Amino acid sequence: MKIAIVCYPTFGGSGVVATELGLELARRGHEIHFITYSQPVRLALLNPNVHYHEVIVPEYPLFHFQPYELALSSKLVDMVKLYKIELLHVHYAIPHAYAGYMAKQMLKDEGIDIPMVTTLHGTDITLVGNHPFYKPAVTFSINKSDYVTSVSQSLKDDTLKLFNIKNEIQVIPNFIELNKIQMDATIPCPRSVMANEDERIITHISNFRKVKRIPDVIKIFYKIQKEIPAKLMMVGDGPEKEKAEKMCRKFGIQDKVIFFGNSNEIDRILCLTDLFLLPSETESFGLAALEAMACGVPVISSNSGGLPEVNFDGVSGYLSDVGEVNEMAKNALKILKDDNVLNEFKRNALHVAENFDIKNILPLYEDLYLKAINKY
Ligand code: GMT
Repeated sequence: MKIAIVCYPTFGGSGVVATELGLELARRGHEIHFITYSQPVRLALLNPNVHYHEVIVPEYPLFHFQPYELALSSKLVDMVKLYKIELLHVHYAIPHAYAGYMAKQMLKDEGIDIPMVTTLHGTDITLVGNHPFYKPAVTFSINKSDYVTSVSQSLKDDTLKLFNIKNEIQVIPNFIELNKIQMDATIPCPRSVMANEDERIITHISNFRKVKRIPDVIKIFYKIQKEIPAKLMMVGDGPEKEKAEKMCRKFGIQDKVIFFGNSNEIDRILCLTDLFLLPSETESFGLAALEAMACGVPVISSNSGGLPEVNFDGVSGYLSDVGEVNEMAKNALKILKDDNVLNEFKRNALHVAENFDIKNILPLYEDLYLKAINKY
């Protein structure tokens, strides 16, 4: 199949999922065209089936806001015609589903009819898309998609609750590529860069936005390090990072917390990690938690959104109500204090992650694409 994938190319779950999906489809022989405003961070172009087309949005002083949707839909039209693309798969409703629909309409005018699959990722529904300024356009573009998928049952439920959706929504969970993660993990980050032999390694990875509740991460770690020797790895970048650094200094734990910034080597950090923290306000899925589990790392998370579909309470880690930092720290210590308990949780985490291996999930997308293309 010839498929165009539209996504945000930056660090962030939806872009990562879209990129890994495209790469695996290409390995399986499909022709994949990434159409994005810069090269996706995890995109490896050394595959004859992978193509990357940049959406260029020219700056013009008259425009206070540059018309990205227009440039994207025009690029889609051009690329579909040039490469005879058979299907559009847009990740993140805003504004990709909207731009995809416009491209479909323009193509129709020229006698070309192709299907569009929209994958909802989370904040496009629960945070941004739900805003009254966007809601009518988001509702419209979801309803105009030929097929809609969501990354968890919880996100599907939220979408149906928040929007007037007439389309079926198919749940296709996010995935990890176990083989690749395990291969990357064979060259671990030198442990001495992170911690001493007697210290437990705790990790948090995110885009450091408010929704991640970064202060809770610091508070939980503060309680943990009072009881056992430990270090905290903070991986990622975003608006809450500076506040987090200040908070560590205020708590006097700055020497025990390492801020790495954005990293392309998270598997090398995760494979030495003992525990992952994700106390988010909401999380449609929690791909970072799944990536940790795939490296055999148990997870302490909140129980909001789709997290209970990924992290199983008392098995791969523990879940608590949002903001319950005391309980989260207590559960973390339950896991970390005893080597046997820790090893059991590590085994369980990997075992649960195996369910989400790309080999199990990719055929769901392939079947959907086939169904969509054959219908047209
Ligand atoms: O909040 C983020 O981490 C970024 C955001 C995105 O759009 O990339 O993540 C959302 O999509 C991910 C991939 O499907 C999910 O794993 C995240 O849970 C989801 N984030 C939220 O729902 C807050």
